[in-house]
Amino acid sequence: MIPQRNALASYLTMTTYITTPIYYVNALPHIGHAYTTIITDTYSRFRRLCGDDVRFQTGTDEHGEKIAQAAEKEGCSPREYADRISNAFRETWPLLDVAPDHFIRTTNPEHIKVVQALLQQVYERDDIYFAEYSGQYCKGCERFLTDKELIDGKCPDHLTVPDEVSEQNYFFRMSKYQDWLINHIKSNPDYITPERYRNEVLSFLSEPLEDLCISRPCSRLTWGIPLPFDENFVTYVWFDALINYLTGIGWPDGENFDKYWAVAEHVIAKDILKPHAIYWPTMIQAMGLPPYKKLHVHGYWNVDETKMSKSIGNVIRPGELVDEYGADTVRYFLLREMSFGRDASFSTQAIFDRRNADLANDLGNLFSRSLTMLAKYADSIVPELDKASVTEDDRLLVDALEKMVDEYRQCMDNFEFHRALQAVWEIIGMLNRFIVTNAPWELAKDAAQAGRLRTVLYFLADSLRLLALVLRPVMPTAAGRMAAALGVEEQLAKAVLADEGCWGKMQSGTVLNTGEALFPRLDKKTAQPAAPEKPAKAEKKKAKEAAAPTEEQDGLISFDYFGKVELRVAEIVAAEKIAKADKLLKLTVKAPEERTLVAGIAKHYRPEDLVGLKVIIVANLKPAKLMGITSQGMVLAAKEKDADGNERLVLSTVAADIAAGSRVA
Ligand code: ME8
Repeated sequence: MIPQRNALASYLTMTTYITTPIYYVNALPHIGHAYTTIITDTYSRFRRLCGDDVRFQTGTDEHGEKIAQAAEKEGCSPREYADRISNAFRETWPLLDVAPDHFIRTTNPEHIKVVQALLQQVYERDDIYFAEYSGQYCKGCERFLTDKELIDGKCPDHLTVPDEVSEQNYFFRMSKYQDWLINHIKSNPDYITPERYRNEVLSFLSEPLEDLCISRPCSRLTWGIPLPFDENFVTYVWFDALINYLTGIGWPDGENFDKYWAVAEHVIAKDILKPHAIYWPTMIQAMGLPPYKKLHVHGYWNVDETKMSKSIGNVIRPGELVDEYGADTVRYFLLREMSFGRDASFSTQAIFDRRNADLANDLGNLFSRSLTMLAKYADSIVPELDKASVTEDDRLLVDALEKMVDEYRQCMDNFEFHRALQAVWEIIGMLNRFIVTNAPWELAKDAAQAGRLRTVLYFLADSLRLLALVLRPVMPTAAGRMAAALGVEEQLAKAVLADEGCWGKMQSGTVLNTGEALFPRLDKKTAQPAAPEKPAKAEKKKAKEAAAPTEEQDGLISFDYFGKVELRVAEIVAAEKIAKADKLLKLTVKAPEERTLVAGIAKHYRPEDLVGLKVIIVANLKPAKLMGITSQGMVLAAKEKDADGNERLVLSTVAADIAAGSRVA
């Protein structure tokens, strides 16, 4: 019999407090904000699946010059403006199936009280002092930049020349905590991850740290929290904003504060590394609190290899993507496409391809084929496994399933979401092949194979249960629909990965429901890719040149460029000659959907020899008409000429049997 194990028995449950940045209310949410918030939501759902007590917080950052200026431009008060944009963020998250436990706003009276109390505390400890300062002030960053940070005299993020500002202000003695911080980062290798950002911070800290200006005179800015010890100044927006992570759990003595502070993990992108990795830990230290546990730093989303920006007009709005593809596809795409820590590029082609290839073909087909066969051959009741008919290959599949759960767990824990999903999709591929190899439709024809048929069907039902379980943090709605169709909605809703994340937990006798297609295939003609705002042409070109690797250089193409060509395995199901075209054959192929191709191979192949052959096609070639027939792709073949100049052509095939439609990469 198949050895069963509790693969995750040693896995500890914990308490988790995880936060996103609080977003500025000077712009509407875009896919960058959506990415950070979706991964934080996915992680919090994953930790809940592991049995943790989880608190997930997001919110909006509403004070400061940027907001005051944006409100003035709109002709309304900063408060009205902040209310409007903060609401837009709050309303976006449910569209993406993001469910925070707390949404914080820095204009909340409780937050203002906490900021003032902490400022007073740090001031009384003599870690805040008053001084005159002259420096290079970047309005975009809302902070003074050091000479070292400037590139050609400009802020590297905003590409503007900072203003020379000289004024009296309050300063936080950040420099006093420099040695402590270096030591803390060095002795806690996981404090800042991935490692490249930890190294970046340590490199920055290898130079003397300056004190931090934490006030703005009211003569220049009034939209901020007044300093408790000097009413002529308001608090610098970063000193105010970072404290949200404490306010949201009830500092100083709320029950949640005791429970969650010691396990705080922050998720940010690389743009705000310095405030989170340097200002914040030193501020916490000056406040006499233990440091946060971890900082997870991800890269930036570009769009079509170009920096995303309002002025270029290529900003992608999550709401539009959800309208087009649905929340599950958007979540899956963002998690699968970006390798955490590195930059990634969004394109409508890429999300379209992932939807059709990974979700409609791989997962969707597996799910619908399995349910259809369970309905046809077992009356939609999970059959009893026939022990005598379990094969060595079945045992290997069980091993692979349990290994996948281990890998998934480890990768999710390490914020390697793309790798976790890769592991799951390898299993999906394996299960699709399991169906082809075992051909339940053939087993059903032979009464002597009734036991084997039950075993194969049980394997499919149980594997789908496992997939619904591990996909729940990533695609809550689709996974819920899978669980409902499998009749295990209640079983999975309360499930903990350590108990349910292994093979064989599907009860025989479970009644299955029929469900609609999980991910209907999108048709290129009807799919309306979320249209980015119209780019200003020249600016787009400039930004593209700056951000994108050139597609072709010295005859070499980039990996991304190659990735645009969709190669697939196609099974030839019919082939015929075309009248008056002695070089052409009309092929009908499955890849996995049926399509027609016109191929110039008639001189080399007879139609009857081609049926059943699996070839490789370019699946995303623009359709072309040949002899009145529309060819939807191209078959790949190798060509050579013999010594007499005669051409020989050999179709490219695959080395072993593999499902029609499989992607070639
Ligand atoms: O910085 N790719 O707010 P913000 C990936 N209020 N992520 C992106 C992105 C992109 N192209 N653009 C933005 C602030 N983000 C402060 C934070 S926290 C105490 C205060 C995401 O509205 C990413 O998470 O500019 C980034 O760190 C954050 O939005 C910046 O949001």
